Amino acid sequence: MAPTFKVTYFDIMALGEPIRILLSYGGFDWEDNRVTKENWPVLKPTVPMGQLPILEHNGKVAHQSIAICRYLGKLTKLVGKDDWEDLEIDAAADTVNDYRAKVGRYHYEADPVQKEKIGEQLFSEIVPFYSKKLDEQAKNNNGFLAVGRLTWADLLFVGLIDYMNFMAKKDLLAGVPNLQKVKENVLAVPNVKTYISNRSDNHIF
Ligand SMILES: N[C@@H](CCC(=O)N[C@@H](CS)C(=O)NCC(=O)O)C(=O)O
Repeated sequence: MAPTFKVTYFDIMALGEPIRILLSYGGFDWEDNRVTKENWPVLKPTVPMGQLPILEHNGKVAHQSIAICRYLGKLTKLVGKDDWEDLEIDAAADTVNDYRAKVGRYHYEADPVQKEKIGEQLFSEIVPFYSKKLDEQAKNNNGFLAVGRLTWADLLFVGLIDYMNFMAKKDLLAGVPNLQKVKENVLAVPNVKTYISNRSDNHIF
């Protein structure tokens, strides 16, 4: 029988990894479909917005990694107890994604002069800002990003942090103990632990 879920992404962690972690957390039957650079031009015109990741389920195709994570968060009950808590979880996820995008802006800048300029601001202002804010947030939420307990925003964060560290060429959790605790709390979940210990770390990017 075909797996219930199929996630299609490149053979890297990046935006696909939070989805893989959430599927693992849920103990779902899922296929990890990794597209090669050679096959991508053929597949690209067939996916909703010409980008990956996508998630296939029940004959339907979903796109947008955060929307997919939110959906899997609902299926796995890693959500709020009311709409306000969901708002707080969404806000935490969006903050993580904003941070990821700012680190990405540095990594993907091709012009060396511009890159140096972006890097100066990233490491003198942006990283210290997010480190302080997110560390406080984790402290106020018992080692989680929102609502004082494990939610899909924590799995999103842990799914993205290796990619972010790779792009920054720095350990963004160094000296940020409460945020580090978020990572530890997620990695302590048995299904996540099993997935992470079996995955290949050669494919961060
Ligand atoms: N907002 C989208 C962004 C997706 C995206 O940027 N995907 C990139 C890889 S990380 C992609 O498919 N690049 C190949 C292309 O655009 O041809 C999401 O979060 O899913």
